[in-house]
Amino acid sequence: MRILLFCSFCMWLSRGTDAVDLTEMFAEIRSPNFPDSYPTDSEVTWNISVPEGYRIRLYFMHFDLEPSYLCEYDYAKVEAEGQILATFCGRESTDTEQAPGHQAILSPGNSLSLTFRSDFSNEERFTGFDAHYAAVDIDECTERSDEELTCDHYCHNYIGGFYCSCRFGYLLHSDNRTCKVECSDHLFTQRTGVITSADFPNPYPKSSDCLYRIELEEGFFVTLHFEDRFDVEDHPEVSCPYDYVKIKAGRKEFGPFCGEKSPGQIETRSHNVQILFHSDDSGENGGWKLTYSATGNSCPVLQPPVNGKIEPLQSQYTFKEQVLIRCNTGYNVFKDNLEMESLQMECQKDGTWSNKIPTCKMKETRMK
Ligand SMILES: *[C@@H]1O[C@H](CO)[C@@H](O)[C@H](O)[C@H]1NC(C)=O
Ligand SMILES: *[C@@H]1O[C@H](CO)[C@@H](O)[C@H](O)[C@H]1NC(C)=O
Ligand SMILES: [Ca+2]
Ligand SMILES: [Ca+2]
Ligand SMILES: [Ca+2]
Repeated sequence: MRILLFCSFCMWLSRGTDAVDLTEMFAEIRSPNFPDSYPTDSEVTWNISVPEGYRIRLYFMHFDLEPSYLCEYDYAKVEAEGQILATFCGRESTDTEQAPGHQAILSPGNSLSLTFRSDFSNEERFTGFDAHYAAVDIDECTERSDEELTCDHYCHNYIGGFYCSCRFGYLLHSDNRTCKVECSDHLFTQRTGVITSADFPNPYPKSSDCLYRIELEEGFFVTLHFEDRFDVEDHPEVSCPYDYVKIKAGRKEFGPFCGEKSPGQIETRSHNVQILFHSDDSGENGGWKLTYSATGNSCPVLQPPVNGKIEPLQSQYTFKEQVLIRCNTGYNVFKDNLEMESLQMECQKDGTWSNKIPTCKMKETRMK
């Protein structure tokens, strides 16, 4: 029904030069007066457009135009995106002219135009053409080669579009294409530890902002030690415009770091350290791994009291380490005139001991 209506429309058009917009998913296109011979001095353009996600497949069922050198008299011209895809005339292809034959034409995008033109004569009563077009799905999953447009993990094609999904443990970013990880809150409270970019040593996730916090008691100083294996996307001229590692330690900042040179060892002199890792939406880079450790101030070396001993006896004590002072048999610990079995002392964050070394005095034996 629609085709019939459409064709009365083309007959009507055949009087002059005109343009017809076609937006249906398929239709038949006939040259003016088809199947009778086409009129002279006629020009018609059919502008076909279909929704995004489709291409147009154009096919000629019948083709019979006046042949001429390079099709300069009568022709059917197919254009898309400002480019001429083909110019046809005659019945069969020759060295200088091309007829469509049985080959379909596929548009690069979702629009295509077909122009019919005849010059001042049609003495041999050429009949013109009868063509069909149909919208065909683009399989974005297999046809796209540009990394910027394809899915990061999984691609699913459907008629008229496609969508992306991510491997377990990942989330689809709002760009609907890249897969990010949730890594904004990793807290480390142990005095030593290992931190790596997600999936290390495999490429780290795209479009992610990760935050790793090391929070220790005041008095500890965190030292970070990045392994030599370090690979964060960089740029030859601009400093870390895509992906970077930044470190905040108290009021100090280290970085941004990127490239293939490891930051090595970083003495933060702080007990609170934040490691920020940003990645953009492209690239495959191996990431980074670090170990951290914490050290505190050291306290003065202790001398055991006369007639007493220190447990454990070490050449050096640092923050949080404890010792026990005991006296030899027959003696007791005396501190501030208090008599006790033993005294515990702790190395404090400022590098002093929590107590003075006590003295050992002979036990006061009660008289019977
Ligand atoms: C048809 O397409 C041609 C070329 O793209 C353009 O110049 C013309 O304005 C279009 N006509 C209509 C009616 O859309
Ligand atoms: C992603 O998909 C949602 C839902 O399908 C849509 O509303 C949104 O506009 C898309 N975003 C982008 C950047 O394409
Ligand atoms: Ca002619
Ligand atoms: Ca598709
Ligand atoms: Ca990147």
